[in-house]
Amino acid sequence: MVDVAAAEQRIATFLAEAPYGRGLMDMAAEGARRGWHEANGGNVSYRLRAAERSEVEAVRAELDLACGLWEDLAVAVPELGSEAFLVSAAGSFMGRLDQAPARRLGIVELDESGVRFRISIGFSDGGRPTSELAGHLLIHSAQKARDREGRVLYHAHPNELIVLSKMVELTPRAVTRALWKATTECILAVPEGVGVVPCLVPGSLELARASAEQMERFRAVLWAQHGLLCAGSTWEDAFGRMDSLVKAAAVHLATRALAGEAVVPNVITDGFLRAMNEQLHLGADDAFLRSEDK
Ligand code: 2HA
Ligand code: ZN
Repeated sequence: MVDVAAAEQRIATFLAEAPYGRGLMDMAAEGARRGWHEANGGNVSYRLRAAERSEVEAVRAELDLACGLWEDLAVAVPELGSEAFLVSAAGSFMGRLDQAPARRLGIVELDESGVRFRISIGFSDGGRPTSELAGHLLIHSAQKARDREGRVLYHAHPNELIVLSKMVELTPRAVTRALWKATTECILAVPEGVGVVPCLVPGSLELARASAEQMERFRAVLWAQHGLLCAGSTWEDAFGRMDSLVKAAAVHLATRALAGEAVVPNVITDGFLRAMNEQLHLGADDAFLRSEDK
């Protein structure tokens, strides 16, 4: 029989040493340093590979730990039946996950039909998974349908994207073109473009459903007045996409502020974007590469 403190320490070490746990903590801390996670703003989740699920089972067996009780999910996600997810605990600050990983993180597993979940490991000391769990699962379901290797969801509150959402027409086309035309790198980060959801209540299933719909097509979704959601195959992939879009939004806003009513003398043209798309085989949506009057 392992005592509670020793078990918590073992789980903390396990989560901190697993590449996906380490990656999550490093990324969330870096996002917090950049000012993307005020208070408990933002959240993260990761869909484990089968081999990673077996490692969790092994630690539970070693510690003789039982799973939590099955609980109903607020949504049914049959495509995610029997999958497991690393998520933060409710109320966790993104910048401090690595200070108490066994309490501030945990892994939940779903039943075969994707209608119930239970705590597998972590959330020590009575913690609970984030209240956004059901929303993240809906969005994971859409991400998995588009890309079976899509495992990461990263949500943050970068100022530049919140301001952009106040200044640009809230359609994928308008937002995508504003960002693509800000820097040459942006179209490389999101060749499929950027999705958009309107201003909706944070944490609501309505916001999750709207995001899941956009996630069927896009790996980055702007939440109006709120922030950005990025998907990825790895933490680097999702964080890099967020970073590239923050930079593009900052450049767009700075250019607009400096230009005022004047015409910007040097711009990235539609023709240049089309040339990038062709030469680098980006597969960008042609509808986003032309201005409406052409
Ligand atoms: O979890 O960012 O959108 C805190 C949030 C909700
Ligand atoms: Zn948020």
